[in-house]
Amino acid sequence: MGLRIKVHSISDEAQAARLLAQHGCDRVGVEMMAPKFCHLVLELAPVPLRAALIIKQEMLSLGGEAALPRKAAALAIEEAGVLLAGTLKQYQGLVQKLQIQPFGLKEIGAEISAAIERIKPKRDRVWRCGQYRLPLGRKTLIMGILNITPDSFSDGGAYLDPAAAIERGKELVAQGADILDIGGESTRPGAPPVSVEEELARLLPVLDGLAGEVAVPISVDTTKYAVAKECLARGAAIINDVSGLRDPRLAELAAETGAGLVVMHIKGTPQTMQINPVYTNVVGEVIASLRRSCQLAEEKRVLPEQIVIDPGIGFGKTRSHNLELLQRLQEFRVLGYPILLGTSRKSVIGQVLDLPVNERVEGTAATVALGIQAGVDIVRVHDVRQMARVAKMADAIVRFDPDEEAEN
Ligand code: HH2
Repeated sequence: MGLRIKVHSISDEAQAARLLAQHGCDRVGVEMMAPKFCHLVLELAPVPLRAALIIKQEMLSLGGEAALPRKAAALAIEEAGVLLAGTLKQYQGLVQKLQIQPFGLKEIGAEISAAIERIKPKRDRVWRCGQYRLPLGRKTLIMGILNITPDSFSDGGAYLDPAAAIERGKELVAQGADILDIGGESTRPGAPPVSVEEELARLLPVLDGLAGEVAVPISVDTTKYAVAKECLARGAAIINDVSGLRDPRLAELAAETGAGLVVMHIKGTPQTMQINPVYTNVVGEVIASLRRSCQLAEEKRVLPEQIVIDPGIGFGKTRSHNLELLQRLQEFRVLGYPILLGTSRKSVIGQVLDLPVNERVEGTAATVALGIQAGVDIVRVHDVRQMARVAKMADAIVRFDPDEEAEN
């Protein structure tokens, strides 16, 4: 008799429970074993050295693994990063053990629990955007791009005429856009800044022609308080701020109006961002910066359900930075907010494929599909018809739930 060996890839507890049930384990067994079949690597930093040493000792005693830098063993540093590997069950044990420990370990335990909760896939969340409640988790939302600018990198000048822009907006909705993102100022590298008056002169006729006419929320892609305020008063429901709340009044505005708020990461400004951007750890630094921006938003009383984060592909990042961010997108789930991804036709795709802006639709499709696999909730795209299909197919695979399928 030949021995057959299978490999199972399990990314969350629900999947582990399904595997165990399919394997013929009874209900009690499934409940007991599911947290033991789910593995997780977490990094905590910075941790005071005394606390780090206790965490390591406790995790090892539970059969998990904990790594500290060599310098920590020599007691040569005051704080250390702790890299943990274990099953969910071991983390639960660790959190319990930390509860009775000094040196701030109880709080660290609580933070570990909260992080584990945040990274769980969520199927029934909503994004609060003004009067809209957009369902997240079962379908990736398509944010269609409408640039009313003479100089946007891929569609500059195409929709400067308000009638053409309004028609295009309606077309995008017909093609499957769940949100329309209208912008009156290009953010491409080196783009000249536009005055409030000019930006509003471009946006308002289009907003007036679309608000109430299309059944989807309209997002305004701006970093200016006065522009956002006027657009929200005229029917927009989302502020898409590519500056990551450089002007905190945008958060106050979202809090007052209940608008949705996209908080994107940028290093520098569009004028300076591509001049030799440097990071020591791009993913860690972008996550830390978004965490600060979201904290600021919540301090200004924006509800967590109004906030969406965005790693800002192409905003102060080299080709390598962009590829690493895309490879490790799932790590952004630790922040707990829904994730928006904007890769459409961007230069990283042009660099990899060596193709001009009008030939980047397949490259965009690859980023959309892999983004959805990594846990992205919203994709911001120019090619709505095509990307709605790509997302629908990717959703069918990634969000496939055999239990729901059996009920239908
Ligand atoms: N990218 C652009 C503009 N706004 N907003 C979010 N949240 N995320 C993004 O990645 C993003 C964004 C740049 O693309 P585009 O609007 O096509 O070009 P331009 O800025 O030249 O108008």
